[in-house]
Amino acid sequence: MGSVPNPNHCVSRIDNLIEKFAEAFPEVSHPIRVCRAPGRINLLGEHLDYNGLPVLPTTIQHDICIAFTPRDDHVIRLKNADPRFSETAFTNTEDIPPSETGAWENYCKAAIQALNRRFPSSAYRGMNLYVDGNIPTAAGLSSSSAFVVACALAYLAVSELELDKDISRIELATLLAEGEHYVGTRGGGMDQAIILLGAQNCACKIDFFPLRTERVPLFEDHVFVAAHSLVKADKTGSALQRYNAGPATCRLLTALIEHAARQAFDDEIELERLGDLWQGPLFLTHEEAEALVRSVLSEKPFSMDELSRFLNLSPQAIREKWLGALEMPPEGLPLHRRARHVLTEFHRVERGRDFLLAKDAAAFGELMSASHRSCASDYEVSCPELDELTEIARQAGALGSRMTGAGFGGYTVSLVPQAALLQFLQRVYEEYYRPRGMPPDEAHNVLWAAAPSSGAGYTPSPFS
Ligand code: NG1
Repeated sequence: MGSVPNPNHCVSRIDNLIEKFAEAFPEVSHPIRVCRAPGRINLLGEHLDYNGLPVLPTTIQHDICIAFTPRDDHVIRLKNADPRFSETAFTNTEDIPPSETGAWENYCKAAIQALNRRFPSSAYRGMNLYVDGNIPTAAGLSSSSAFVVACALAYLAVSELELDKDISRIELATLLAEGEHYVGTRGGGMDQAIILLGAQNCACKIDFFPLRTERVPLFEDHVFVAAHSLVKADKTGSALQRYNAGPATCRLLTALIEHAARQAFDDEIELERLGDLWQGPLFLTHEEAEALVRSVLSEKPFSMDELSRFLNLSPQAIREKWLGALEMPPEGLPLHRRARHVLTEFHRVERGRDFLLAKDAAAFGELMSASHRSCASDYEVSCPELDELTEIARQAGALGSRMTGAGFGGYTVSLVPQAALLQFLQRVYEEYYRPRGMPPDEAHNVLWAAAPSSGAGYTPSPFS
């Protein structure tokens, strides 16, 4: 059971893709080009990006490749090597109406719409796309954002716009982070940033507003092992609501803390997101931010009545402004726990970056396990299977283990000494996957060592 080969360097996969494209679009005469975008695994910093706080992800070896050609009309035709995604097409116009929730072409529409807004003189070019991806879907590994980024690269090329010249990677990542809201998720910008700016064998510390990235080399003698809980973490329907509850709750928290900051410092202070506490004009230290948060939030959950009194707004106004369809638990919203996750996770990302640089794997591992506990009990985005799998990983020799991505299922990530890798994989298989009926020769699909690949680009990549 090892990692899958790095498809980034797998020429036969690209040749194969071009062949499949030619079969799928036999009428095409334009030269066929290929772009790719990797998935990602987040090492530390969960549910921080939409608060404008830093995260620490890495790319993975799994990716989405798209073979594409321009068309002479305004139609975008999509075909997929995976039969779960049926053939589809739409017309490229100024305002592209979304298909029904969950339709795969919506991610492509999101990318095209965002680029049309950025380049309003673009000719709404059509294109043929043949998509071949191996990033596990609904698993917290960002297959959706990788698809958005790959579609954007194809569209830039057919529109005769050059990445790194007409638009920088930083600008494209920022644009697509906002652009992906088109599909209904209110995510932050972690995924698009690491997919476009990640590099081989590195994690990236990513800061937001404005987007900045710092590459941090990974441990040489330890690996990050990804393991699927086998619970689907699909972001459509009720799971979409559960994900969006995070950003909605944090917007409400921001309003409460802004109220307190106005009383404590200056009644002109405006906070757009929690991360503004550490930025100008406030520039609070961790201790000051914690004290301010404590001054507003008691350990007791907030009822709608209390929120209403505190903010001097009607429950209806609070719903309209911040909460939307978010369900109010009968005991109230545990806002102090949500805020504690954000504050402590931010601190863990900063220390995690330092421990990576200091090559202190044991300390990094501890942060990962602490992050899992915080995601589970304070942010409440774990599930019993993620808790069980991370516990098995720790017992099997991981220095730390945590859920990764949005949560509610999907993958875990564990830090394992290279020398103990085989033993670790065997034990996790025996204790988690065998009891669930998975044959040993299939385990490598769900349990593998991450091999961070280069960021998104055209193949052969001009960036490698
Ligand atoms: P995944 O794991 O891909 O669902 C989501 C968000 C991220 C981030 C994480 C939680 C999108 C596209 N991605 O990632 O921005 O908020 O959850 O840390 O919404």
